[in-house]
Amino acid sequence: MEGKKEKYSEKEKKVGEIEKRKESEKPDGRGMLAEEGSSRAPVVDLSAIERAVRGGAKKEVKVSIASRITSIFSDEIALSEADVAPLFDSLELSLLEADVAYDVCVEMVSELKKSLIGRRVSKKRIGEEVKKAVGEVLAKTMTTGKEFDLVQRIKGTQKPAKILFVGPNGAGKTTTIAKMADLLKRNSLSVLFSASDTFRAAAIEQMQVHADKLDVKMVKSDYGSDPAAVAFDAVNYARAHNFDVVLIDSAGRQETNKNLIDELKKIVRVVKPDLKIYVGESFGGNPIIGQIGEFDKAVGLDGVILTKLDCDAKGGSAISVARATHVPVLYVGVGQEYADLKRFEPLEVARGILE
Ligand SMILES: Nc1nc2c(ncn2[C@@H]2O[C@H](COP(=O)(O)OP(=O)(O)OP(=O)(O)O)[C@@H](O)[C@H]2O)c(=O)[nH]1
Ligand SMILES: [Mg+2]
Repeated sequence: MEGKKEKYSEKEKKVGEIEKRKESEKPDGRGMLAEEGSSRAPVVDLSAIERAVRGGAKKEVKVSIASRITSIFSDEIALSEADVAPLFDSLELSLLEADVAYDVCVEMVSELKKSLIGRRVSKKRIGEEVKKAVGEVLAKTMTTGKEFDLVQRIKGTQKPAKILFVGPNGAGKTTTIAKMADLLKRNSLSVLFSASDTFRAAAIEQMQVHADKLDVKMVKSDYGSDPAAVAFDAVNYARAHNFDVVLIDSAGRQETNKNLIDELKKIVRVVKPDLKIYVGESFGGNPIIGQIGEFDKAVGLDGVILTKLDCDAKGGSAISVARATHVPVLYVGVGQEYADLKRFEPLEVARGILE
């Protein structure tokens, strides 16, 4: 408990420094997603990190006098802590500023130290070497080793593949299911919806609208009926009619509501989904990490989809989730159109941040 308190005060101290720095810096308008007038935001922006690394490459990785003296007769230098310390400070602040979870941020900086200090680099390529190291650490942080290609996974699963979507209220589960159906159909897979949110007013009609637009069949029942029974019927229907995939919706719920989590466990017991996917908002910040952990404990998650990245000025959750929860981020939602579901590719994201 004491340790946690210290950690927070440390974070608060750092955030205070950021605020001071922000006031002293003249705003240049960068680092904001979905700027006025721009029609489509990049998938993950995190320009704060880009700024730190670019700044580091151009001016902050100043080779210390000691390093300069020892490398007088060589084209290479071995980076010392003194050479890269300003970059670490600047990067750490930028990660916190971008809402990367505190522990993840500390781990990243420590990995970067290990990777950079002592590294022999060409005097002319210090900036590039530093950027490469940051990119590698970023990509590694966003990877769990349990990533998979959803379409291939479904194609390799006995028909019908059953996928359950879980998560808090309003996170984008139903919309994501519709986007996913569109994607799966484009990959020649036949899709059936299970309207297993029998709780929220208009949830069934909302799903029916998507089913009609996408020309997808849907199994439904009355409001108040058992969501597990609806999912069970949907799976049987899919089996009888040779569907490839059943996408099972569920009512939004908080991880702290025991009754609703028990209801979710019942759906899992009854239909034994092949995949359980958590859908959460990308701007959930640090609380989303704990929430994913609780859902994972309750039902065992196979993947995460982060929605509304088009509205997220920071993007830090996309960096933190894999490292902090060990559940892979599979896709991100970047808008309200069906095509606005993008695969989450750590290497590409890291490259995009640093380009
Ligand atoms: N901008 C943006 N909006 C999104 C995205 N994904 C979902 N939404 C919007 O978020 C709102 C809630 O989406 P739903 O799909 O109804 O969320 P839900 O999790 O099913 O909500 P409940 O069933 O009430 O728990 C809708 O207005 C969606 O259009 C996204 O990636 N970007
Ligand atoms: Mg819904």
